[in-house]
Amino acid sequence: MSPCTFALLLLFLLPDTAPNVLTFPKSSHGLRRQKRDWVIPPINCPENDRGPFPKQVAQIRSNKDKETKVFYSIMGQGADSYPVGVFTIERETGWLKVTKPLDREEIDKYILFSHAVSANGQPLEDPMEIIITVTDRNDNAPVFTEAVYHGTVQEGAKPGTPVLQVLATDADDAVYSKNGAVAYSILRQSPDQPQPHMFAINSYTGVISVATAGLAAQVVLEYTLEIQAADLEGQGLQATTTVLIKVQAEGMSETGNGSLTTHVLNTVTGLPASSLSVRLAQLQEPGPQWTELVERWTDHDGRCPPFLASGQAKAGTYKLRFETAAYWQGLGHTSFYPFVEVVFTITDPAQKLHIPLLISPYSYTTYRGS
Ligand SMILES: [Ca+2]
Ligand SMILES: [Ca+2]
Repeated sequence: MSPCTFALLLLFLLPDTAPNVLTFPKSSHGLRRQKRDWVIPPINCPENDRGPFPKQVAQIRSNKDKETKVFYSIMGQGADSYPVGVFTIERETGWLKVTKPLDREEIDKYILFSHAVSANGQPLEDPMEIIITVTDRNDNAPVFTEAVYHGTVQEGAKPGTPVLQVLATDADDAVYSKNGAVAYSILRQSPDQPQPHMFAINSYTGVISVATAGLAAQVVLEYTLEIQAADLEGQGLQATTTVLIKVQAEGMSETGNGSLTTHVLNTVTGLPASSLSVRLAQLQEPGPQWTELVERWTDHDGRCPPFLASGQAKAGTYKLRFETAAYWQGLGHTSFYPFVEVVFTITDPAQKLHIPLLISPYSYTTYRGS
């Protein structure tokens, strides 16, 4: 380490009240330029400071001020380039000041160069690099990616069976502080049948899984969970979301003999479309009355359990209604189609039917799969 040899003086005066004094390192008096291996420690500026502004950050000083009048200036991002004027320097005293509250989530570091010149504009020092690090405050609450999450679980599922994953993001720093460190918990389960705590959540990953044996579709067809995400590893700012979990009756499993399945693909991203509502209805012959049979939600894989249990399918005319507009709205898009209905005929109830749907906000495609 060589900072001492370059006579860099970094004086910490009354740390709480008086900012740093930064003195230009000794130059080499016209000889070969000094290698720039001295390091100025970054100056920390907290974000969202209440001021008053302008507020002193550090004083830049040249030792040449004993021999001649010195004028100071700064250049760089936040000084003379965008965002201009966040930092200013008093020409004669060298006081570096911040003029407004900083936002770490917008810019977390400023690199400035300070200059010292004589009255006739001659440089007196080599430019000195000053790094200002914006330190984080916990000014952002976690935000869930969905207002409502949908999941399906098989009745009789064993404890430990994963059901779905929730996710909340936090714009604050999670590397050097816990301001952005989110932890999840289940606040409420409704109904409390057959007992409370049927589900558990991994506080770090947000994966919800079965906690207690005894899930039965005849007892509870759908659970509502209120999930909380809180920063500071669960102790700080909070957000909540709702999770709806349908309990699937025996004989309707994906691995069982259920018939009629779908798969929804978002062709904009090429990824499965999850949390999309799909409802199956049957045409009452002679029409035109439709009877709704079941509603399903696509999972993270764009799939849902079969719509018809084994043996439930009968010959007739059916339709699948996909709530595409709500899906696109959830992604911040508007859809040309408020919903998509696919009408089809089952002639052989024993045959398995697969009806995929490929969607974009302006188009959709369906075909008979297998
Ligand atoms: Ca936060
Ligand atoms: Ca912050």
